[in-house]
This record gives sequence, structure tokens and C-alpha cells, in this order.
Amino acid sequence: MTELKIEAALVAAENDKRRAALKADYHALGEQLSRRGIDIDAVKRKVAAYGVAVPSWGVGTGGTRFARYPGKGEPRNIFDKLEDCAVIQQLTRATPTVSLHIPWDKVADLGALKQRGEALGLGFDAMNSNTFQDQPGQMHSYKYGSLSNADAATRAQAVEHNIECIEIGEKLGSKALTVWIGDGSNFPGQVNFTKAFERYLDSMKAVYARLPDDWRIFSEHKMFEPAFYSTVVQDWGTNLLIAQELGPKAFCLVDLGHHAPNTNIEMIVARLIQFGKLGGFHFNDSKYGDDDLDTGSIDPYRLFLVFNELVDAETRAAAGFDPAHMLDQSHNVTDPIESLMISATEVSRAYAQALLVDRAALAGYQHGNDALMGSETLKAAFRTDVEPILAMARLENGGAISPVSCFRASGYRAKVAAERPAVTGSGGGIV
Ligand SMILES: [Mn+2]
Repeated sequence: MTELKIEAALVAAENDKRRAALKADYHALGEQLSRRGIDIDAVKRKVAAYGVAVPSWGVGTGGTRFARYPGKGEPRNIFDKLEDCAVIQQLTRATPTVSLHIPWDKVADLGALKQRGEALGLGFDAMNSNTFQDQPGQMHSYKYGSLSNADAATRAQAVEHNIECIEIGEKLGSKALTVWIGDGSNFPGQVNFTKAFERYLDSMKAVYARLPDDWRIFSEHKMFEPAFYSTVVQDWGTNLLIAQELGPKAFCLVDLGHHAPNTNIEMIVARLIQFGKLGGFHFNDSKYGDDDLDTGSIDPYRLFLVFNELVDAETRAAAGFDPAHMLDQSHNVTDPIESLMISATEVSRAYAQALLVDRAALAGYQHGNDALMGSETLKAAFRTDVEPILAMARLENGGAISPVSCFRASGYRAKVAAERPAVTGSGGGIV
């Protein structure tokens, strides 16, 4: 029996206010989709089965290099973070797993952590290593790089940390390790591009060698920051080389924000799928650069176009296609729980819209070089308001028709604010 953080009676009362309207809206949308040859219940079943992982660090308030403005009742440790993640899952029913970050989430008693996750109905998704900052008592500094550092002892330390992440993950039931490094340079001439990448590959091979048979390793590219002239794993081309060099358990992770503005990310996704190397996603949005903004808050059409590629691959059962989905964004001015609930919904929305694409018609327009109708076929799916499908999936799974309204009515934030004295350095932020 899953422990509920928000009282079931309150969720039911909130849902009762909206149930009749939802039924009417769902029925109307069902009729409209039926005329387009789409079974609304089939779409709803797929949406109901869909899940995106919440990053443990996401439930803390983020910040910039200028400042961080903490919110009330911030989680103080991984156990508090799990409670907040459980609220998100209870109300959205779209976030059944949590992705941990080591050492931010390191605890002495892993058995207790696993048990707490189980009690709250949460599983553990990909493990995330951290060699982009120094930890207290650490022997060698990562100031000039970690897995690609010129110093062998520093590289060995970074390799050991990644292996420790695997060992922790094994005890928690995780099946993947995500590696993102801050390695790079701020000046031309600071590092030798080739030698740094050779050292990175050697280090990653040592981590890969320790990977259990049923695990995957994801490398994550990022074009800039914290290094501002060059990064060692800067783009999807380098990322693909890494995955190909390492072997069959190595895949590329695509963080939507880690690209130059206007990059055709959906095309990158298609290429990685075609060559069996798409490992998964970090979902977020960006206006100029980086990965700070809430998923779907700036360019929901791009998110839809990414999911259009995913559903295309799912429909034709592309070989080796099993991407991991995770949110990765920074909440600087909103309640992180509310942002993550909305963002999980946005990811589900893009999936639902992509399921509505008339793929037979699209293939016909593409074959006939009808550019306008090819575009219109995608737009017809994107323009469809699928909110009744998402809300009905949540309701039938035991969640809330309106997660944010329900969360605000619950008084959860005020309650934990009273229980959790303010702390600093709990690992809120972005990766
Ligand atoms: Mn990321």
C-alpha cells in the first residue's frame, strides 16, 4: 500500500469539482477524434502508461551563478526530496521514478533509502555522477577537468566516483548511469582537443568495463558552460563517437537545452534512433541557451516534433529503441513541485499529440512531395487540445484532474515549511 502525501479525500473532493466537465470534454474530443479515425481510449491508455523521471535535485530551488533565492520548505536531504517527488507522482501519475545525483543524494543506509522509495511508490531511475565540482576532503581537484584531466591520479579518482555511482545504483535497482562532465577550456591553446578526448575515452572505457550486463551508460553532451571556449563532449557528433567507441551498452543522452539556439534537435533525435544510439532525454526548455526553463514553456512545438520522431520510431518498432525520459530544469522563481507537475504534463501532452499524427497520410504527402500538407498533417495533431486525455488518464490512475489546484488546496508547502528549517547547499540546481 503506497503511502500518500496528500490526503486521498482532498484529492477526491477536488476531482469532484471538475469531474462532470472533464467527462463532457473527453466525450466531445472522443467524437472529434473518431471522425479522424482515432480511438481516444487507445491514446489515453498509452498516455496513462507513460512516465518521465523526476531529478532529485529538481525539487530544490535552483539558481544562477549570481544568486539563489531559496523557497520555503525546501527538502534538506534525499528523504525529503523523495517526499516531494511522491507528491508529484501522486497528483500527476506521470513520474513513477526518481533520478539520483551522487554525492548530493549519498546516504549511509541504502537499504533504508530503497525501502522509503518503495513505501512512497517510487522507483530509482538513472544514476547521475558528479565530477564537475570538488567535494569536501577530495584528494584531487576537478578545476582543470575530471575524466579528461591531464593528471592520471585525478582521472582515476573520477573513474572511481563513477564506479561508486554504479555500485550505489545496483543496490537501489537503477539500471543506468548518466555521465555529464564539465571538462573543457576557456582559452584557445589551453588544452589539446585530441589528447583531452583520448583521455576522456580511456576513462570512460574504465567505467564501462565495470557496467553490469543489464545496465546502460549515457553520455550527455553540452556545447558550453562551465567551460566557455570548448567542452570535451560538446555536441551529438562527439557523443555518437563516444557511444560507438565504448560499445553496445553505451548510448547518447540528449538534453534539449544543451544546443545552440535554433539547432534542429528533432533531427538529431532521428539520426541517433536510426543508428540505435539514442539513450534518452533530459527535458527542459531554453530561449537563448542552456537548460534552465520549464519543459514546454518556450517552444512546445519543438517538444512535439521530438515526440513525433519518438512515436515514429515506436510505430515502426525501431531496433534497440528504448529511450529513458527525465526532466532536467532549474526552478528559480516557481515552486519546484508545481513546475515539475506542469512539466511532466507537458511531456505527456507532446506524446499524446504525436500519437494523433496521421502517419499513413503523412507518408503519402512525403512520397508525393506535398510539403504543405506534410506540415499541415503535423500541425493538425499539434493543434489538438489533448488536455481531456491527459486529465482522464490522471483521474483513472488515481491522480488529480488539476494537479496544481489540488496541490495548492492541500497546504503541503506550508506544512513542510514548518517541518523543514532552511538549509543551504542541498544540491538544488541544474546538471
Ligand atoms: Mn542535463
